[in-house]
Parts: sequence; C-alpha cells; structure tokens
Amino acid sequence: MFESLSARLQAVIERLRGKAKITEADLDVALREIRLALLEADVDFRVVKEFVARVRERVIGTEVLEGLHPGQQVVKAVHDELVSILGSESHSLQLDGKPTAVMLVGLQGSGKTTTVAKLAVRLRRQGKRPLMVAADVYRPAAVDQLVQLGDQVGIEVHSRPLGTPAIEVARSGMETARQRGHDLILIDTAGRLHVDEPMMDELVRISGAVTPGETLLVVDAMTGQEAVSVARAFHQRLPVTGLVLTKMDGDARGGAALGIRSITGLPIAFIGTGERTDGLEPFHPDRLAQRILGMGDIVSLVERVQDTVDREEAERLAERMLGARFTLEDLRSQLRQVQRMGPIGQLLGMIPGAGQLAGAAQQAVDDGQLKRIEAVIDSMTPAERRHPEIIKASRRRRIALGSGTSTGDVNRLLKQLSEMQRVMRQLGSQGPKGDQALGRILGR
Ligand SMILES: Nc1nc2c(ncn2[C@@H]2O[C@H](COP(=O)(O)OP(=O)(O)OP(=O)(O)O)[C@@H](O)[C@H]2O)c(=O)[nH]1
Ligand SMILES: [Mg+2]
Repeated sequence: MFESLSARLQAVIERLRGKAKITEADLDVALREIRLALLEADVDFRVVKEFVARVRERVIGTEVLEGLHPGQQVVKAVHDELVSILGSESHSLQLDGKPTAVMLVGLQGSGKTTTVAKLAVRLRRQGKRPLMVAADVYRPAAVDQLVQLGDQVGIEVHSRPLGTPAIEVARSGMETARQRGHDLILIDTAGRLHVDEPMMDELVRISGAVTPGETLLVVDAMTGQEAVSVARAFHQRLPVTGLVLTKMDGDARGGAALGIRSITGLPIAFIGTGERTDGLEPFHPDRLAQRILGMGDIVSLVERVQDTVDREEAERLAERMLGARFTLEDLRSQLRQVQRMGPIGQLLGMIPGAGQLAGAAQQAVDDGQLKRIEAVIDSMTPAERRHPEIIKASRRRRIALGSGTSTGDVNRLLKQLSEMQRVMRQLGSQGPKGDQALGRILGR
C-alpha cells in the first residue's frame, strides 16, 4: 500500500535533503510535486489543497528557510500534516456492555464477513469471548461462509434458519451471548451493490434493537473516491463509530485512506491487509505516516512478530543458533514461522530503509524459493536433517527427486546451512557479548 505515493514523496524529500538552504522557490517546487503526488494517489482534491497549504504554513511558520536542516524540517512538516489528516489518534473500541454488540456494515463484497472473523480472532487474543452472529439472511452461502470461518478459527457462530428476519437473528444472538457468557457479539450484515433504502432501513432497525457499542463501516480501499461517498451515505443514516478500510494490500495508491477521515470525520479503526484471518491491523496515523515517508514502522513490525511467533520456539531456536547446533530441522521451523507472519515483502516494508529489499524478498517468496527449501528439507530423513554431513551424492539425488528440485538446489541449501553455522559459531563464541545480543533479540 502507498508504494507509488511513498516513492514520489521520498524523491521530493531526497532532493531537499542535499540542500544547505531552501529558498522560497525550492519550497514552491517541492510543494507542487507533493500536490501532484497526492492527486495521483487519488486523494480528494480538496484534501490535497488544504494539505499543501498547511504544510507551507508549518514550514514558513518555523522559519525553516533560515534553518540548519531545512530538508528535515520539511519532512517533519509533511509528516505532521499526514498524521493530522489521518486522524492524529488511534481509535480504541468501546466494548463495555455485557455483552456489547459490534455491528459491521458496508456494501457488497467490501469485506464485512472476513473482517468479522479477523476482529473476533483479534479480540479473543485480547482476552474477550466473542460470538459471531450471521445476520446476512438473504443468501445461504453468506451464513455458510461465516460458519466456515468460525470453524477455521475456532470461534462460535450464532445463526438462525434461512428466512428469519435479520433483526431477529441479531436479537437472539444477544440473548445467546448473555446466556453463554460471551462478552461481545460481532454482527455480520447483508451488503447491497449500492446504498439503497431497504438495506438502510434494515440496518437502522437492527441497530435500534441491539444498540451497538460500535458500528464499524467496512469500505473497500481499492474503490478510491467511491469509498468516501459510500462512507458519507452510511454515516447519514447510521451512528457509525469507525471505519475499516479493507484491501489496503491491493491498493498501491491509498488515496481513500488519506482523504476519508478528513471528509467524513470518521476515525479509521482498522485496515485490512490480506485475505487471511490475520490480515487486520489497528490503524495508527503516526506509524502510517512514517511508513509513507520511508521512515519504516518498527513498532508494528515488533507487534506483528510478537503476535505470530511462538515465543518458546523462538527462544529455543535462538539458543540453538548461537550454540551452533542449528540444524536443517531448525531452519525449517524458522521458515515456517516467517511464513506465518504473512507476506514477507510487507514485513520488510516496515523496516526503515528496507523498502528496496522488500520487493526482492517478496519476489523470492512469489517464485516459491522458500517453499522449495522446505520441500528439500521435507524429503530428507530425520538423520539427514540432524547430520547433513552424511548426505553424499546418492542421497542428494534421492532428495532432489523426492522434492521435485535439482541436486543443485540441494547443494545450495547445504552450503547455505554450513555458512549460517559458521556465522553463528562466531556470534556464539563472543561469550557474554553474544548473550547480550541474544538478550536483545529476545527482549529480556
Ligand atoms: N486482499 C484482501 N482481500 C480481502 C480483504 N478483506 C476481504 N477480502 C476479500 O474480499 C472478498 C469479499 O469479502 P467478504 O468478507 O465476503 O465481503 P462481504 O462484505 O461480507 O460481502 P457480502 O457478504 O457479499 O456483502 C473476499 O474474497 C475476501 O477474501 C483484505 O483486507 N485484503
Ligand atoms: Mg458477507
């Protein structure tokens, strides 16, 4: 997300960085480029106009023209203004009722059902006991989809026979939650192709019946400006409390995210970053602004790692790595952890200065290199994995055949392993220093 905008803004910044002084003319040029970059990213023109005017004000207000590091001050002004239009603060869900209802609304295909499951998983991790309620009663497939997701993540789904009015499903969902000790319900509702009266009426009635603590409007970021007008239409009829912008992973421009907050006044609560149930991130304006400007987003990265990596497994691995007992089995286990964290390109994009690497790494994943390595390791016997030195020519051929790779692939992997072992032995032999490094990695 934001790749093209990010690249253009960084180019503007790069040109300013080299200058000892910025003249008014330099500033004009930079602001014009920023304006174009935002318009090209499909940000609403009114938002762009205001944005540029305010950046200019900030820069001139701080007398940057005389300043020591003018380039940096422009970056700071752009950053602060980005944070400001993105909403300044993160939205935290109001879930105080017992149980509380969270209602998800939005157009067809925007990602409501998927987001219900993603949110349920996320809230369960925070110690809640969510119940998912299938109030999209028009298509049998809609209920099935939620039931399937529920099975997949192990979260209960409340449904009623087809033909039961949605408002009844929602009401009985509340009742069931109360009886079974759930502290919140997540209501999946029906979407239509366009905003229309029957849909709005039904949503308004459900809302009246369960008085939700949160009404989250799910909008597809890929629809750009359309998303903004949809948000307005829903907000006119329903007490929407926050937005979920889905499919941010597919939207290189990201204009909707930049304009929607300042036009609708609604906070962006979450962004959807993938089809899987872990593809949901809380929205942090400051972190996103930093990511757009290529400053990376270490905080999100660390949180993601903490969420997905099995801590004990990570500690065990780290110890083995430094003890140079690192085997192919350990390598496989590491690869699996990395793949569980989600698209690797996305992860690297969060590291300052690693933007270039991200593309290359993603390419490796897309080309199936990680999968190939895993296949090679899978085709080995346990003894071979633990003692790769026994893998001679005939074993190599067997392994290559078994994994659908070539003996060259097997050789390369074995060479990489011994190289890794060598580096790790060095790290490990640094004694207390190595331990310190390990401590830092493990955060203790
Ligand atoms: N790449 C990507 N795909 C997403 C994301 N969120 C949802 N999708 C996909 O979008 C499609 C529609 O998602 P649903 O959750 O079924 O949408 P819905 O709003 O419930 O649709 P209706 O029930 O038909 O109104 C599915 O293929 C999802 O996998 C996201 O954040 N990123
Ligand atoms: Mg749905």
